[in-house]
Amino acid sequence: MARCLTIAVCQTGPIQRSATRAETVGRLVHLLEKAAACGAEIAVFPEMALTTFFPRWRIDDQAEIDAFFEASMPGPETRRLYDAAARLKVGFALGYCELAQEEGRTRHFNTMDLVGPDGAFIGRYRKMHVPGSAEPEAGTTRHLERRYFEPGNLGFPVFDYRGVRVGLAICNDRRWPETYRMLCLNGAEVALLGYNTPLLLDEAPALAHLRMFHNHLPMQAGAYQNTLWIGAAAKAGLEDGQALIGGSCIIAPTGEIAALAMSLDDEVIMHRADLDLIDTCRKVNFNFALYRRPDQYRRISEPV
Ligand code: CDT
Repeated sequence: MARCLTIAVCQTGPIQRSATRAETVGRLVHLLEKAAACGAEIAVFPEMALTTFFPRWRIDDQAEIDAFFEASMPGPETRRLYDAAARLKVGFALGYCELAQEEGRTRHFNTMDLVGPDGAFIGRYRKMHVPGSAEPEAGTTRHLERRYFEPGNLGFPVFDYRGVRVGLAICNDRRWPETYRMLCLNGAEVALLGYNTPLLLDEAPALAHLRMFHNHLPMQAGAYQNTLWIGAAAKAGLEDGQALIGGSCIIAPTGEIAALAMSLDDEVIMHRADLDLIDTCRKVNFNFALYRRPDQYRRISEPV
């Protein structure tokens, strides 16, 4: 019998700053219920799925910044989503802003957690490729993630989810080939990722027509070259005055888009992913043990 995993990608529309956590978590629970009703076995939500994408603003007040972060997961306001996972028997990957107490200090990460179909925590990933800058730069779309987040320090972990090897990635990570290769080498069969991607960038108006192409291109190549299934969830639409692209998708290890969102709003897309396709694709081109030449790739891991 074929090994399969039914993946649901839960795209959200914009989450305005004025929305309460309770309202937002209610939307996520509703999406998870829709996914479960259609037979989903795992779901993925966007990056920063509990709040607006606040790095579009320069904020100085630490308390105001920390209001976008979660000090515990689940916390009082997110517990409902974990309870829904257990009730529906559908686990999920959720992007959020993490306030961690580590090494005797408070640390800020752009994080995604994987939660099991029993509602229990499975594992955590912290965004590795943190884009943008710490200060606004003239002529550049304001994207201040490097002001608010440390880069991830947990590597590229892969977790067991009901016997399937699942890895996580967050937004800008999807543009970097190393993300997929690390997940692949760590044994991933499925990569779940979430993103918040501006529709327009002030620094490159000539590339505006390529925003969606450049969304899907690296994910399709990453899936194909690393024989992965990918589920990618956008936060889409006009959020606090900034347009975010949609294009949430499920991508096969062949590089084909198996499912694609049709809106810029809350929407569930699903696909029953045939995990045996991974082996088929490996047989065609990617017998890693036989053909890879890691001894010749050393520069890739040398310091910048
Ligand atoms: N959230 C995130 O990582 N967004 C980036 C945009 C960076 S623009 C400086 C992305 O790659 O979509």
